[in-house]
Amino acid sequence: MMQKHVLAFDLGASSGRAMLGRLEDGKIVLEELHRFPNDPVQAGGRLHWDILRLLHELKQSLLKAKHRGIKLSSIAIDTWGVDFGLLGGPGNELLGNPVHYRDSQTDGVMERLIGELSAETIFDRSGIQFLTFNTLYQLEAMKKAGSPLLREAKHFLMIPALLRYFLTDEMHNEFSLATTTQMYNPVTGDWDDELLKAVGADRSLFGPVVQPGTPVGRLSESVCAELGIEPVPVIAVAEHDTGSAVAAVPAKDRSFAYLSCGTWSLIGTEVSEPVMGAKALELNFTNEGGVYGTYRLLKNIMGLWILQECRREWERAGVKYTFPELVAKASAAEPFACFIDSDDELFLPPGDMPGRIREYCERTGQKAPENEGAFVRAILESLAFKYRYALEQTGQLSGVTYSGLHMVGGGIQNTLLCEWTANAIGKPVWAGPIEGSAIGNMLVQWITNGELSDIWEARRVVGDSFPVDVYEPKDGPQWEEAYVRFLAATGLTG
Ligand code: LFR
Repeated sequence: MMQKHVLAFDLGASSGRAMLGRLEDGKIVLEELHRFPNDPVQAGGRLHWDILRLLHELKQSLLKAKHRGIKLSSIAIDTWGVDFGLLGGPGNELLGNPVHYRDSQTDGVMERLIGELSAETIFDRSGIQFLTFNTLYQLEAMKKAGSPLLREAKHFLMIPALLRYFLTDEMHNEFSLATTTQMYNPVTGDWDDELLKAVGADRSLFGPVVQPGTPVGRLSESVCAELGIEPVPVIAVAEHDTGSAVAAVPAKDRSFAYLSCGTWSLIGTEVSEPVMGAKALELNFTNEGGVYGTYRLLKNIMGLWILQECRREWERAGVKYTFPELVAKASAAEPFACFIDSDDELFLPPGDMPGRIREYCERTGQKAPENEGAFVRAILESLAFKYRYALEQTGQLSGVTYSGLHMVGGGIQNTLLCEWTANAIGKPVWAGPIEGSAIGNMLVQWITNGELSDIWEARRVVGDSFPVDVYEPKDGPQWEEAYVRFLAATGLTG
């Protein structure tokens, strides 16, 4: 008999994937069933999600499973935070293509709203870090632009909830993603009326919020008829990709530090209560919803995005490098030649990253890199130092001294970054698994289906199933000395 599988749709910035997973002899067996592009589309002056193409790819994945005779016990979707679609009209149609968070509509909006409401009010009511693209500011931007969509809308759904709606006809927003909007109040456990009012969003749009691990319907009759398949249960997991990645950290200790490393770097720890208060606000930490009653106390670091964009720029100029080629060039370049603060707002939008790094170096009185290896070295060393900076702040907020750092996600394939992170933090890095988000997505499906008992058993199974590479710190004195120079060059305080 064919074994039962779960299917995890993980929609990331570099691609979307449909991953099949099954449990066999206490281990997870993973297989990539389908991979597809997830490129944003610039149209009418806005950067959009290509949402219907993604729905098509989700259906293609279901067809592939059918053609292979695979029996699915459930499916679930995760993607990045903050983005959403609006539905309205007589048939609850999608109103416009969802806008991508890297679009410029939110430029200057956060500062203005903070001016009106105060940072303290927004943070006290949400516990969420200030990122210019949070949903709160996207809605405010639409309001200020006089968008008719907000007036017409009857329902607001985060992207996985929107895709689920297309597949099941049911509407439920999920907790981990709801928190990323900066409009969900973790103290009251509900959408925050004052924040919604401030951006002119009617409360009735949002509906109740379900926890990760909630069954949220089955594939609709029309989808099943279209694809010629049986109805499969659909589960709301931690639909925020970072929430799923943290669920998959193979930690044994209940207090652990993690770095989910991909286009973004998310560094922090898991806590049972949100850490609010002045210090968290000052350090601009966030309390995003996690699995099974937890919160993710973490900080966003701009991450490998800067490297990805450099690579794209060099490709536009006619030279196509692979990441391993770039890493080899970095390894041969001069160490600690210049530093950037990867979270400078210069680096957020897509574009000419080498040019922006040059601009950053000029602004901070440093000699700019002159070749690809030097650029990549500056990016990776600076990232490793920013990780140290944020890890120390995590410890200040949680009161815990961590014995090392778990790294998960596609970024750990960059072994130089793992090595340098261990050197920068002066502690071991435990790297694995690579497929953090897809695995975390599956774990919650298995717990919901009763195949795993709880998150700690699930994390043990992850540890038993995938290699975890250990990087011990080296060259301590050089990295210590360079860290001081990093802080001075970037203007960060130690
Ligand atoms: C990572 C991530 C981060 C979120 C950013 C934008 O993929 O989900 O957690 O802050 O994307 O939504």
